[in-house]
Amino acid sequence: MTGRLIVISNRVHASEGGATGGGLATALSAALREYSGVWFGWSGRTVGEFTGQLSVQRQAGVTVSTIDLEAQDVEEYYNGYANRTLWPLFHYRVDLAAYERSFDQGYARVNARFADTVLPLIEADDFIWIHDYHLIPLGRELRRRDVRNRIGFFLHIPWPARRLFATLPNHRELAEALFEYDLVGFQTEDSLQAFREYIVDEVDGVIEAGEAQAFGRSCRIGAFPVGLDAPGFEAAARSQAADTWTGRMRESLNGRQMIMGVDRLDYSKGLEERFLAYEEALTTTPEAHERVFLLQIATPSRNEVPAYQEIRARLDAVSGRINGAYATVDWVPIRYVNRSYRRDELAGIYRAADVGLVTPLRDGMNLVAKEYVAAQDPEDPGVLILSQFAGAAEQMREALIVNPFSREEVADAIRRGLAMPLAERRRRWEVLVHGVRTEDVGAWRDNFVDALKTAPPSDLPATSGL
Ligand code: GDG
Repeated sequence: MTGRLIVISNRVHASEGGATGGGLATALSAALREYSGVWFGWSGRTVGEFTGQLSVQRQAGVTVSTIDLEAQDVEEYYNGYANRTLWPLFHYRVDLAAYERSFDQGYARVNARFADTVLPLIEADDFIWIHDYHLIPLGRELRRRDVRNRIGFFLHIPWPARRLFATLPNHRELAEALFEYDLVGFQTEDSLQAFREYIVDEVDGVIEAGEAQAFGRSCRIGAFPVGLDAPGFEAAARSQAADTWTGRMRESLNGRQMIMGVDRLDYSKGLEERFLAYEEALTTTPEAHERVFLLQIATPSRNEVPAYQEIRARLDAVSGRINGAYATVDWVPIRYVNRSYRRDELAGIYRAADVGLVTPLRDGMNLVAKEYVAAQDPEDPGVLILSQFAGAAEQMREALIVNPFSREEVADAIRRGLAMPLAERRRRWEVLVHGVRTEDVGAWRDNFVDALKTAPPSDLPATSGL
């Protein structure tokens, strides 16, 4: 393509093998490798006073350009508006959403700072691709600075139901900011539908053939489900390190079956509900005692936000209680691990698991579900249990789809998964892995960038006379 791709996201983590900063980083670092362009964002460092000083490096084959932020920025923009207001609200936890004016101010200030500092990097024929809920107003800030390039926005988390979004003070202003983009992408048809309903029913907009018109402007909208770097992940699953870990896990199984979960330690991932559903399976299936265990890897995340400290304490308590109630001298029903593993190690552990248990209460996509499938042994694949509220459920219909709020349903699926005959496991896995390979991260990037290139410019006034 002509013109470079400039990717902008809150954090920049180009990495190939090590522990990661979560799903967005994993996806973007794979998408940008071997692609001409720049990845711009916050370094993760805090400084006494904002300088706008850019630091440019090559990381894992990607040119990255980062800035440092002030402590107040991090508190109000990142820990505040992004992670205490938008994240809970967009994950249906309106009870946890905090609305504080200082957060709004910090969010606006940091978006303006991003715009000021990225501006000198932008050349006339570049395409700009902005990511996620931290940076919704960035397109508007760039337009105010006279940037005429094509600018796209992709939301990695769900778009909430209309009335939920309307609980956000200034929700119209935030939605209006999306109309500064030429293209706005969502993970799923479900999110796209929720956005349509908001635009049509709440702000009297019009949606026609992939184009939204409201606030006197128009922009293209679409669903672009994010995928894995499938060849990279499959190669990691076949590596020496993965093999060592598969072997190590199998040895420690001692003939037992393993159920596995991997998540950032986040209340949206449904970990407490998952532990309780597993307990339900133990209570109602005494013959499974000592013959199965749950390995839950939960990497601590957003430690400075109180709701994350609370969920961590609850999970310690619930896993401790279940282990106390059921453990025997040589069996612990839950192995609960709060550290992170390298990607190849993780792939090896996934491969040793009979069941992948992915039960978020709400999730934009969920890449763990796809990684679990990609890591399986084709001759003897495990079973994926997947929440109906993960975006991935729209694509992964051959998983055992469950309601994560129902302990009985999840417990039934666990029993069914552990007992599933090889022929059925293979049949389901073949369909799933085909999807993971074809709808991969490269397809996601290409579909989005192609749509961005062909989108009509957003600065045309809406045609319906709104
Ligand atoms: C957001 C959206 C959307 C976890 N522990 C370790 C580790 N991880 C990696 C996983 C996976 C990633 O983190 C988690 O990705 P998810 O997609 O499951 O979830 P979020 O972090 O919430 O990501 C989500 C995503 O953005 C992309 O659009 O799918 O819905 O919420 O890749 O493997 N990686 C390593 N060690 C760990 O211990 N190496």
